[in-house]
Amino acid sequence: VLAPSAAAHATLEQASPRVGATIGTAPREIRLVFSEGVEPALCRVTLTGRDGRARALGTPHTAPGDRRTLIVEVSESLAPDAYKVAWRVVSVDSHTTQGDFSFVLAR
Ligand SMILES: [Cu+2]
Repeated sequence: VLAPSAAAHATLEQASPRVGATIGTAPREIRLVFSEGVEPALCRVTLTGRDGRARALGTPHTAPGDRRTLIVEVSESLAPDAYKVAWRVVSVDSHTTQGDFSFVLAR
């Protein structure tokens, strides 16, 4: 049974690249849309390829006027591979949630 406050935790509602997607163009940024506003300074996003190496990302920030959307620039050009995006965020109610998803960059 979930406590009522659990509904206020930030869960991932939408992502770009989409969860499980196969895409043909390397993304310049990762966008994560949560159910609640998040504190960007306390959010961590990692992007790893099959080799387990973390790709270089910018500092997470929220979209102007939209604290539910967390944006992280991808700082290196990505080669075709299967990638995992892992996120750990703190919502404005100070609760921490985390998760991960994958996408495939195809040639
Ligand atoms: Cu919460």
